[in-house]
Amino acid sequence: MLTLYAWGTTNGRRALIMAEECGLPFELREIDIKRGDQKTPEYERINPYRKIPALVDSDGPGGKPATLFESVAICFYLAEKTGRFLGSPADHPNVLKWSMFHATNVLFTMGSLGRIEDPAIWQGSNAQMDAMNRHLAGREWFADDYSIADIIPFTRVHGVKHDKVNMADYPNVTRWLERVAARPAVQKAMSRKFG
Ligand SMILES: N[C@@H](CCC(=O)N[C@@H](CS)C(=O)NCC(=O)O)C(=O)O
Repeated sequence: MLTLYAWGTTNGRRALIMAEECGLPFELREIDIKRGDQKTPEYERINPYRKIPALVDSDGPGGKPATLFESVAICFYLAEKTGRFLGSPADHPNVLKWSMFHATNVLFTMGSLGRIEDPAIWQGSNAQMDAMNRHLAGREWFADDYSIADIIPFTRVHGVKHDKVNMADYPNVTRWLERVAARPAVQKAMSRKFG
């Protein structure tokens, strides 16, 4: 049994999209971060960093329970568990490099827009958007097929609103966002009401 601990934030919905995409049964436990549910001793045993999301798999590797935190780690774990969204062997390097590009660049930089008043943040966001836009020209997904390399950045890029980052400059990224948003699992996860 999979138990996902989440709230309706970009990081929480990333893990929720992945859980929905995998199609395995899971229980969603709402952790209201405004109320401080992430700071209880019970939750701290799952994630010492006291943040959502987290995942507990009672049937992890070797039939033993596995506990995960960090939304990107949850994406990799569920992809490996189900053997889905990691690309064919030939495409797997593309899934890896774009997943890491997003995890180590995009999530921090675009997540800092409007929160860190440093031109390096919007300049970095534009440089990353530009790289994504050029790569996505004539392509549907970051790798050959839809994969975690699309799931990992989606909620973060979808939420970008900043006067120095003009989405009209990145039409291939905008069309990619629309393609991801049209997937039934993504619609289900994004429309979920928390609280
Ligand atoms: N890198 C982490 C970030 C987790 C994170 O920042 N979660 C936020 C919500 S999006 C949280 O739990 N905030 C509550 C708090 O800081 O007390 C991930 O991707 O899972």
